Amino acid sequence: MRKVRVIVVDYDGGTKVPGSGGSSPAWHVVLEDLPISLRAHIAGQLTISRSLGRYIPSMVRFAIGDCLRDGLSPLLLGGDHSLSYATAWAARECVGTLAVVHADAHHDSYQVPYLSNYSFAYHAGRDFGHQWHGVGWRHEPDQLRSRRLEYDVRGPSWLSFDFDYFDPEIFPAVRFPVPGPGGTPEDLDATIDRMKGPLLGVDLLEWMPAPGAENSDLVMRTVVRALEAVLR
Ligand SMILES: [Mn+2]
Repeated sequence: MRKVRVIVVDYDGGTKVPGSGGSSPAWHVVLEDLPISLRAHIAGQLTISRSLGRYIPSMVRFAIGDCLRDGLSPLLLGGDHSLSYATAWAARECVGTLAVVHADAHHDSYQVPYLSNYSFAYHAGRDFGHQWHGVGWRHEPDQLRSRRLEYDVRGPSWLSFDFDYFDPEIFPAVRFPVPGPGGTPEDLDATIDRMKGPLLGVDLLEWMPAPGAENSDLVMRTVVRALEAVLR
């Protein structure tokens, strides 16, 4: 049975108390509500507290690397999108170059010398040689990408998903919403269906629940879909 290790990063995730979610909904609540059939596939959960601050990217890199070396599929939940640089780094170290499907309203590919959530895609592509496939990019006209993959991606792959990919009408709980039309859950399904090789890992980032907000069904649906895709 394939196993997944969940790595939760609540830094920048809109929660108040590291690791607990405080008074607002957070990843641990979503994980507790997962169907039993999926929870059976989860081999451990590591929560990296936001109090670790600037050490978080390195911890993510080591944690993802450990998963891959142990034959587990990592599922990174939370944090800002610059953390995908750390997952791309670990993937390169452990399994080599792969196809990264980057679903996001933003291209995050600014060619600037410093690494941030605006430039991580440029840095990760350049430094690690991964093949980069943008999906749903819409915030700048010269970097538009279709809301779903329109071709098959083969070979080992990774899904790097920003919740602002979704249309803000259906999912407003993000830090930097971009006017639609944005992606739909069906667009995400269609994109995953185009990923024909093994999906080695998934990042689901940039969910920022408002304090006191209910858990979003769409967050749960996205986590379930990601887990199913890794386990298929
Ligand atoms: Mn984004």
